[in-house]
Amino acid sequence: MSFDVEKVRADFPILHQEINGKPLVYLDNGATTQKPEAVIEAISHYYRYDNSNVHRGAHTLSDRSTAAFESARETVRQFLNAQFSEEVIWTKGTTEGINLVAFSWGLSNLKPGDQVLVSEMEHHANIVPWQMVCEKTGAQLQAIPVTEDGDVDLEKYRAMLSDAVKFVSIGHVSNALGTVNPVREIISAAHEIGALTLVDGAQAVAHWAVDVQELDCDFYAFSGHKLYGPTGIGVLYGKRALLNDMTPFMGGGEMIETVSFAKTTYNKLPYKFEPGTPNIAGAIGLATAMNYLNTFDRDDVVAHENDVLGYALKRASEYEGLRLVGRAKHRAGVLSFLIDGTHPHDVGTLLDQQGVAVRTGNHCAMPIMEHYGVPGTVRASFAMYNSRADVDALFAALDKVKMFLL
Ligand code: 7TS
Repeated sequence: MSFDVEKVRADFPILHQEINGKPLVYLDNGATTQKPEAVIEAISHYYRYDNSNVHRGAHTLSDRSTAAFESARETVRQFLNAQFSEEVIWTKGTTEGINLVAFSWGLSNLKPGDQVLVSEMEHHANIVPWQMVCEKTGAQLQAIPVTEDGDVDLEKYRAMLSDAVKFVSIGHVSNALGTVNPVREIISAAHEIGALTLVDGAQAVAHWAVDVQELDCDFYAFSGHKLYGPTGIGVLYGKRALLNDMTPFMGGGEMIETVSFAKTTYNKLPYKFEPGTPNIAGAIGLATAMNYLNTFDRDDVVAHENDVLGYALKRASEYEGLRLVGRAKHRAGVLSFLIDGTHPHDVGTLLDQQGVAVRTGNHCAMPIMEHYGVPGTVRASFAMYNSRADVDALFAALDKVKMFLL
């Protein structure tokens, strides 16, 4: 394996600082990843030299902005192996992408008696928009049960599939448990009964190369900021024929062809779904993050991350008083746990005092926390720049937390 984690770390300026007098150990990548120098530089360069609005001005800066913005879209198309660049819709993140599909497709197509399926381990972003649209349409939202280990129960899922099911929306990787869901299988079973599918890829895209044509998902949503890119930018991929049939989610400039008080007609894809001035610097920053990732052999990144997570799981299994929440075999990026006799928030605060950044709480996934009967967990989540040394630092810091709290 030709993956040099120290070389990668050197690309991320934020990692090289002390927090509370200790070297920063950043293990909150599920919330957001840090940005490489190349991304910071691309955003700064854009504002320094090229800033202008897109698709509008009759001047050089506007041409440059538009070219960079549309070239970023093409970078995303290649990154996802989408067939057409107009299948790439800029959003502000995963949340907006899922809302776009739920409201645009759902409001026009769902009716009383229809069902939408999501799993019990979804992030609130893949529950609440569907709930809102089901309330408006009279459709029903159903949760696919999760096994004790934290896998989608495929047998129960198959049993739930009927003619009433019109849409299945599923996370690729659970942010609360780290489970990698068998989305290919889930999608093809949904298609067999004629239901459409959306994959929430927020926690997947940074870890391995996603191919939307191979998955055959109808929609795929993710956020730039969990992929070494900036906040405020994300992508919704959708199959062109479906997007063409959908009505706009929000109205305004850019998404129209002609406007009159008698009738407004809409722009073609992808602009139909992109009203208002977009996050141009964000799109450029995200494309730069993708280009950065593409400088690596993605299989090397996967192997490195599996090594670090495997090591963390081994240390966790040997650690006295540690209870893992979620024991799926196929997992990525996340170690969710409790320390007997302590509250997750106290553990988080004491870890921070030692320079270790984790997230604590319900991780915006309250239903799965309830499933396990816990109010929340401590979550260490890993990115390509984390190493076994970070895992050792986490457990050394946990030793001190235990001494203090128990
Ligand atoms: N879906 C999943 C699976 C997520 O993990 C998140 C964010 C979202 C959707 C929403 O993404 P956003 O970029 O639109 O906010 N998850 C987390 C987390 O685990 N900690 O902070 C944010």
